[in-house]
Amino acid sequence: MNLPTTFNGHLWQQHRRSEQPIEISILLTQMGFAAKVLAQEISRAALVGNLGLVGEKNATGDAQKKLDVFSNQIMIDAFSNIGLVAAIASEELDQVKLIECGQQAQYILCTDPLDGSSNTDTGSAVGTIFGIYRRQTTGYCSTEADALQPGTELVAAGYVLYGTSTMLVYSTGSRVDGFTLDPSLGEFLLSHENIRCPETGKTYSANLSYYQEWHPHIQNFADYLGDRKSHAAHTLRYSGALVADVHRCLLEGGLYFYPPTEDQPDGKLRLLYECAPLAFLVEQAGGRATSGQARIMELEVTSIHQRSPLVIGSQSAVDLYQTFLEQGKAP
Ligand code: FBP
Repeated sequence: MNLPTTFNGHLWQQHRRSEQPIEISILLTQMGFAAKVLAQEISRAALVGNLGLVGEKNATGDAQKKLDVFSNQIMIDAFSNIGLVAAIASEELDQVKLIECGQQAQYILCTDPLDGSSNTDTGSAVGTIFGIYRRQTTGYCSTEADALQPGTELVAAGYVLYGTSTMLVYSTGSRVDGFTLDPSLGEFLLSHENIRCPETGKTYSANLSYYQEWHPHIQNFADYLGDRKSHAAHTLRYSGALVADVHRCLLEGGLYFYPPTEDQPDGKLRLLYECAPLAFLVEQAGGRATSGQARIMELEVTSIHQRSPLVIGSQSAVDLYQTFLEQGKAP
């Protein structure tokens, strides 16, 4: 019987094939475990009173959902006892949380434990985003400085999509692979090997309700994509969950963009635990990710909840956005 490749089996293969330290495989194995716990709890949240708000706001002013707080605690619990994680930076934590001191704890986990929080109470797609860095400081305990690293320093990144199926997609810098959770086995099985982001796509994801607040050149771009008569016509697909929209771009091509507005001159999305990990993945798969001004991966990180505009997806679509931003019209 030709058995499918499990996530853990794939991590072991990657470790044997490349110089990838075994610690990275162990950290990603633990992420797989946390994802299984979250998949189960998210799917039964309505049955155990885990929907709705907690009545608090997080560091970036978002009203916290019960599942935001729950998911954050699962991340902390999953990575607190393996002796490898020095600190965690999370959308739901005001500051970097020190986890473990000492020479062995050499990794920093940056995470959006529950992406697409506005979807939780309506059963729509949500996700988890993660990025892993190596400590840079040498003191006994880690400091916030260890989390303030550009995307180019990522050693691994990925996301989990809790949608029609639960998928885990990751990269350690050489390729992107996707695994689908088989609930009957409780195993993530290799379903999307060596994902390549198509050069072009037919869909775009953006919150058009901000159209009036966008730069006129970006308005022209959105008009161009929406012009049914033009060869560049794209269909709008905006799920309310960044992970779900970027996942579609990775598999089918297309573009997700969240431009700056007057009220949000740096956009909404957080650079460290939303934009950079997804940029790492999409670039590995042959796509592109920019803020409009610079490559997301090269952006300097000065605070853990720093925001950045995001334009991510198929190379040609991101290039077209860039051209419109600079020239206000198609090439
Ligand atoms: P959360 O991580 O708090 O959910 O924020 C990110 C996000 O929900 C993305 O998943 C989504 O694409 C975007 O914000 C939606 O923002 P808006 O409601 O302004 O369109």
